[in-house]
This record gives sequence, structure tokens and C-alpha cells, in this order.
Amino acid sequence: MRKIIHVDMDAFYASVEQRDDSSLRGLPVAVGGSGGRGVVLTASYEARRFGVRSAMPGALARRLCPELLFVRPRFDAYRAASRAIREVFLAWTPLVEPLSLDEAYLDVTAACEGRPAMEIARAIKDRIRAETGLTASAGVSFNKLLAKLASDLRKPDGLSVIRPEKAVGFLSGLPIERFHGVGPATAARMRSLGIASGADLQQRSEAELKRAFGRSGLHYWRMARAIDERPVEPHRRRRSLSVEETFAQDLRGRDGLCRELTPLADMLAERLHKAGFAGRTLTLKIKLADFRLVTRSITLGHPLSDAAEIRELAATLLDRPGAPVAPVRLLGLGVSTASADPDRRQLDLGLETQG
Ligand code: TTP
Ligand code: MG
Repeated sequence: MRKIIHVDMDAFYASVEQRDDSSLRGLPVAVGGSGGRGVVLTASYEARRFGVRSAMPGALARRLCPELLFVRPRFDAYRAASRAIREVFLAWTPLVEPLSLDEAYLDVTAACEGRPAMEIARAIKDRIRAETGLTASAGVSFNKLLAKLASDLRKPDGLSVIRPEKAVGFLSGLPIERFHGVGPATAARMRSLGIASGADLQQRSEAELKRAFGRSGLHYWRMARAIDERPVEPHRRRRSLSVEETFAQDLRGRDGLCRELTPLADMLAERLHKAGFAGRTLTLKIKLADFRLVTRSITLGHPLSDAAEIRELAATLLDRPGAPVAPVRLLGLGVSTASADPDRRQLDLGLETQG
């Protein structure tokens, strides 16, 4: 039986800001922009009490919490804190898989040497606090799925263990959106089939789920039973790279959208070049003024990296039937490797609309 820890920093950007500016401590803080097109990247727990959340427009956040203090992001500071926590992890095990700046899986099976993994998780939390002045939440379990769910149970500054004999019961109470690989489109599909919770998912047979969701069906069937053998991968290869732009004013009409694709394609090509990455799938993301999201993808027989080719393909995606007539708030372009990732199915559907 493996011992996996998932660590996730609490209100990460906001906590760094409160640490570095004592006048922000104990107060509702949002990191991000307050005016016009500004978006909240994250909010302190004081601000969350008012309902302020990540990805919320700044103007709405201010309405919910008039005394909210907006702070511009300082990515260098977040990267520095991220490096510091990674050092803490690596002191325990080389098997560290970062998911983002503030989050990682650790496989501590070998590092435990008979000690409870919970003790290691507590030591890691203490060390993070000593090194960075920040709090983290940790989840301990026997696979990634449950470790990640566990780290979310007692945020902030939480520590939770989900033991194998409790896992299936725990999963039965969860909404399906919380399961790995279930994105918004799949969730909507599941709900339309009467699958709303882990318990519902557990009742469906493997054959039934495979019929409804193809290869991913088996993945969902296994997840519902707490079967997750995905290894902690320290050198996870990049799978995608994307760029996007939110416009100062909503765009209307095909020509305006098409014009904006050129700088996006150029920027994407440059980033691909710098990262030494290429992939066969191009995805165009369109966020409408009412925040509905449409994504369209195309997969080629060769890796994409050339700006002109990307631009041309993006225009083709834009011209697919059902081109958005509504005003557009944001355009994004991304390249990804074609893979068997369950959420890729959503891209393959070609068009996804989410609320
Ligand atoms: P999260 O771990 O999702 O959020 P958090 O650390 O702020 O809060 P908590 O984990 O306690 O719930 O994301 C980590 C950081 O990533 C977050 O501080 C800001 C950034 N972020 C964005 O820039 N945009 C987003 O939409 C989200 C969700 C996070
Ligand atoms: Mg976090």
C-alpha cells in the first residue's frame, strides 16, 4: 500500500501578500484587478466569508465585500515561495510531482520507514511555516485521488487522513464534479444520466460506464471505487501550452475575432519555441461576454509550432458552423499533445459550453 501526501498552500497569493505587508493581515484581501476587466486570482479567507472567489470579476467582488483590499499580483514573490516549499518536499523524498506553484503530490512510501505518513505531513507543514511564514493544508492517503480530496477537508492549515477502509464511503458522498477527470462537460452529461454523486457512480456497472463514456468510463468506474494507480511522477512532461487575451472591450463579428488571432498565434509560437514544446492538437477557446465558454479543437498528423500554420488553423476553427454571434470577452489558443487523458474527451467533442 502506497503512502501519498498532497500539499496545497492556503489562499496562496493572498497569504504571501499578507505576510509581506502587515497592514493587510486579518483583513479581506483580493489579489488581482478591481476595475474594468479585472479578475480576482485568489482571496484571503477573510474575504471568502463574503463570497469572494477565484476567477470572479473584480467589480462583483467589490460589491460583495465593499471593504475588500485589492492587491496587484507579484509573481516573483509567489515563485520564490514555491521554490522554498519544493525544497521542503525534496528533503523528504525525490518523488515530488508539482501540480502548480502551490500544490504537489509526494510519494512518501519509502521515506516513512514504518512511521505514520501523517507524522511526515505534519513535519512538512511545520517546516513550510518555518521556512516561508505561510500555512499549507495536507492530505494523506493511499493514492493521489484521495490524498487530494483529503487536503481540501480542513482548509486552511488542515491535516487530514483518509484510510483505505473509509475511502469508498467517503467517495459516495461527493458530487461527481470532484472526481478526477470529470470536467464540466462530463459532469453535465453524467447528471443528465442521473449520476450526481459518488454513490450514483458506484451503482453503475463498468460496462454501462464504458458504453456512455468510452475509455474514460473505466477510469470513472475505478475512481468511484477508490482505485487509482496513477504514480507520482517527478518529471512530468508538459502536455500543453496556451496563451489568451481578455479584451478591453468585447469583440463582435468574425473579422474582429480573426484579426485578434494573429497576435495570439504569434505569441503562442514564440512560447512554444522558448519552451521547446510542440503538440498535434490546437484548441481555440472563446469566452463570451456572458462568461459562457466555447472550445474547439483540431488534431493534426504532425506537431504544430509554426505561427502561420497556427493562425490559419485557428481561423478554420473559428469558422466552424455555429460561430458565436454573441460578443466575445476573451480568446485563447493552446497546443497540446494528443493523449488518453479523460478530460481530453471534452476537447474532442469539439464544442463545449459551460455555465
Ligand atoms: P488554489 O490552490 O486553487 O487556491 P488558493 O491557494 O488561493 O486557496 P486555497 O488552496 O486555500 O483554497 O490556487 C493557488 C493559486 O493559484 C492562487 O493563490 C492564485 C492562483 N490562481 C489563479 O491565478 N487563478 C485561479 O483561477 C485559481 C483557482 C488560482
Ligand atoms: Mg492553494
